[in-house]
Amino acid sequence: MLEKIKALKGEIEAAAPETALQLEELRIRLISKKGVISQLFEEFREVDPLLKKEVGKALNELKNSAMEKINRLKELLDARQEEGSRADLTAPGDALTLGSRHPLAIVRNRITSIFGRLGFTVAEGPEIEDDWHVFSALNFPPEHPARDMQDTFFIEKNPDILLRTHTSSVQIRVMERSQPPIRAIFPGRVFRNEAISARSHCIFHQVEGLYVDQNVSFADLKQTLLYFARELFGEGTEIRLRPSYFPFTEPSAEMDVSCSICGGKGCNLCKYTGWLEILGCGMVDPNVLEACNIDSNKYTGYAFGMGIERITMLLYGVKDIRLYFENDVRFLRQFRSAL
Ligand code: 2NM
Repeated sequence: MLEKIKALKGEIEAAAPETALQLEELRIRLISKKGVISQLFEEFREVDPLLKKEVGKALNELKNSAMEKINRLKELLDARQEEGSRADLTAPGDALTLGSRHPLAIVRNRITSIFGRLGFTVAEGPEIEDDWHVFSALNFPPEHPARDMQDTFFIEKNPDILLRTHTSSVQIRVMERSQPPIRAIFPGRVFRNEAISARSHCIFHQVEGLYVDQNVSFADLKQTLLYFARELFGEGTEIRLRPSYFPFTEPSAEMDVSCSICGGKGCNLCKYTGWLEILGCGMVDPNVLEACNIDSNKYTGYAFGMGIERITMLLYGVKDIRLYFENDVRFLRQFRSAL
């Protein structure tokens, strides 16, 4: 018995577990209920009574030294683990990876900020609209092709509820609830029932503008749009207006800017014309003012509208409109350094 105790004592002194798992195995082998020391206590009952005093003392010492050793080893391993997990507070932090603004949002923000400097406020309105705000109040005749299912998304076959095809519906809402002076721009998402291609999409974004007051003239419109074009495309930019037609304006025009790539000399982007079409505009038709209870004998107004996708294509050289809607990070990441 004493031999066994001596051997175990040597084993305990030599034990050097490296991991918490090895230490736990050692603890179970030595001092658990079924461990070797408990076994020795069992055997102790059979020991010759004359030897009991000596053996009992040795056995108790063995048990105490085993417990002490295991406690000491546990403290050592815990300390070592804490050492390893302590962070180096002097190390430089991980940089936060920044996202990027969507190119359409960048250009929309630039446009609203340019007009903001001219005193235009921003107004928004519903995407689901009724016939009055999208067509009738805007002087569209009853049989106008834009009212066709071919061009407009109607909701649940109800011919009166539809997705707006332009943000002019918001201008009607603003004119209905306020009297001039009104000076605001109207950014938003619009919907047209068109086949999706590199050039067109059934969802796109517009910014329209409206200024109604006494004595608003076509000259005011031209000067405002010239300022806008030069702020957006650069100081050397020229504009030209070509006569056009819209139901809601009279007279109406389309505006071109001198090509930002070739400066007007002619290139692939401007199809060798030197000019790029960017918006439609005109003097608000008196019928539209009257539909909103604005006295067309007292007030005049101008309005304009542009597609953000197209302007973004011109500013950044985007070749396919579908890229705006795919959310491919390889495309979006390229705008990280922009606003
Ligand atoms: C355009 C072109 C020309 C326009 C007109 C109006 C309103 F409500 F005042 F009649 N809103 N938007 C307008 C005029 C829009 O987009 C190409």
